Amino acid sequence: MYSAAAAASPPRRDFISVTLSPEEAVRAGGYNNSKAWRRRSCWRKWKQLSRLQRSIVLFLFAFLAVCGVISYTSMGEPWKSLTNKSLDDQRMEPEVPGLKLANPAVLPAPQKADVNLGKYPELSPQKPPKLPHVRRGPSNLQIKPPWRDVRLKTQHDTSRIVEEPVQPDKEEQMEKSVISWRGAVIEPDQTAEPPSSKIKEPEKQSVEAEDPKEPVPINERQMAVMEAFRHAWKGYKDFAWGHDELKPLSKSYSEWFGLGLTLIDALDTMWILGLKEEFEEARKWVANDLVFDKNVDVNLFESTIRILGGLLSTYHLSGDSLFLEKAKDIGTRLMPAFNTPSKIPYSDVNIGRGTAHPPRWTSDSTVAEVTSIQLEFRELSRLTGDEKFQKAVDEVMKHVRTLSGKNDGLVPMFINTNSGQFTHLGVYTLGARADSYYEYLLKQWIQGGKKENELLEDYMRAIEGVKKHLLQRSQPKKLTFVGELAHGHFSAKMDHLVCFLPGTLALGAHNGLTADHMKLAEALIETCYQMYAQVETGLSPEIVHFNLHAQKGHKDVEIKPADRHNLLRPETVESLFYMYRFTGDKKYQDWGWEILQNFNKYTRVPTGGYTSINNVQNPSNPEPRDKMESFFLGETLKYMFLLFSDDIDLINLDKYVFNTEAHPLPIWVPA
Ligand code: DMJ
Repeated sequence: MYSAAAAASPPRRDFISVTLSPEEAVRAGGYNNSKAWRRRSCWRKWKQLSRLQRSIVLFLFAFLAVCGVISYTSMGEPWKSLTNKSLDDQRMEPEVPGLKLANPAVLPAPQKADVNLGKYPELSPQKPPKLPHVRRGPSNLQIKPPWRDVRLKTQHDTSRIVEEPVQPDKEEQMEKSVISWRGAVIEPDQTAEPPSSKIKEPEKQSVEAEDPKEPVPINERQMAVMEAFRHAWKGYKDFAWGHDELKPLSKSYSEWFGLGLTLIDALDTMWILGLKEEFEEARKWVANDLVFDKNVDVNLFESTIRILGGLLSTYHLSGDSLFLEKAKDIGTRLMPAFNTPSKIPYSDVNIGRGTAHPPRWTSDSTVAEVTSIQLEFRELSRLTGDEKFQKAVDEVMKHVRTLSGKNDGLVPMFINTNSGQFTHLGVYTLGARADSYYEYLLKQWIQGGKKENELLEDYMRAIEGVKKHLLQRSQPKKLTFVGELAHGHFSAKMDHLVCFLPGTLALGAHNGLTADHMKLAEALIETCYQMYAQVETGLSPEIVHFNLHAQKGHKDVEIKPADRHNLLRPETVESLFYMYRFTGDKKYQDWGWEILQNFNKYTRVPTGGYTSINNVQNPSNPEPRDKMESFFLGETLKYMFLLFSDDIDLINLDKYVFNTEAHPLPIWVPA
């Protein structure tokens, strides 16, 4: 800019002006705008300035330079971020101009984990680490009373059983797992370590952190099972409360051991079905009225699988130590049965006197009976820390393993308590008196964490024996069935009891055994279903005979007059449950549903309860027998409920193993 004032006034010596107009420049020596001329001209001007003027100019330059440096450093950061932001903005630009990003990124870009953050997991930007699966000392199942009432209210009244104040740490614990009244998602706490000899109180749990799952709602078929249970329970409560079995027609009861067998057998079913009120009533009876100090003979096997098994599983599900106390009491009182010359237990024990004996007519015991008490006594040892229970039953298995008289792994039906040898050799069946020997070989192996190889070997050998000697196909439908062998002669007879086998085979296959066991299971469960479907009432008789030769007008299944009763047995629905769990094939649920409807049609007593019937072939008069067996509540309805459930955590088969009376016990080392 040219200054008019400078042009009009003469230069003053104490006046600083560095502004030169072009006219002045030309006048001062000619303007040619060359660099050299400009340099020379500036220098000349500089020399013309006084010292003071030069100092002031220098000072001004220095001052401006300092200000420049300061403002550069303070503006650096905003500049940097501005630069970055614009880069990010560029990245978000759509490649096609005018196209809006469908899902603009609003979350901050993922940050790199700082190496130091690893020391403080809660600061880690990565997925939180899984909590370690802590195993704890005493070996009882995870105790999860139904704390989460509200969540499950739609299904049942789910208030808690064990009235304990909720401690803050308990609450925190519960946050980590879904609690279910019915036993869903109940975690067994597994440890093979035997605890000390005192009965342990249920302890606070250590659980593997799991994503909380929404409870699976109860479906209509399950509701129908609950209704059936309530109806049965009503009869028991009204006419047989505290007694062994209901006689629903005569509105009375029968006694076998005088120990409230039905009530004890049904405890864990009520827990699983979520029948809280019924459970609480029954618990009160156990607490106040169940007394084992009684001069009474009980059958070792039956009281083990129903009473000991029922108390142990109820303890595991509810966490209520009352049931463990009672289990220890009855378990201890049953021990005199093992005081035999051979250590093969007697069939009967007087639980009040502490004496044991074989049946009056023989000194034999049944093979299935002495080899199907192991799951329960082993578990009792684990819980109490007292080895004697497990030792006694392990001894039996070891001994039976060494015996001669087997046929490709198949065992005879009797064993002598004096000699310890099999008797009545040459007869082989998977039905009565031998059935659960095979079942418990597999299940003990599973219970113990699949380590006891000799059990597995015996099981595998036995199934090969079944295939070799007992499998046949019927006519006309070519149903695969398991017959019997008597002194080399095959009989096409099959007990309904054998229908446990498809479920057991499927369980083995699920646990890694050969796939052809599953194929056999599929074939056999079809046969068991046909034992119902081919009968006039749609209910199976106790025993069937299969036709081996096609005859006009004949079905596969023949029934003898002496065998046409139905005792409300569970084996087929038990196997349907396993098959559905492992295959997801809904036809198994549909078959079970048909069976439930037929039980309702032909065995339901209007005033309460269900009854065994004498004639499955006569729909107009099935001839009620006036007895409801305890296993109808302990097993049949429980397996029905589980069969209709789509919740694999409702008694998860990788965590529990069912005893032969459908009482779930924990697998010590879960899969
Ligand atoms: C139950 O007591 C058990 O399932 C046992 O193993 C066989 N008999 C009845 C049910 O049929």
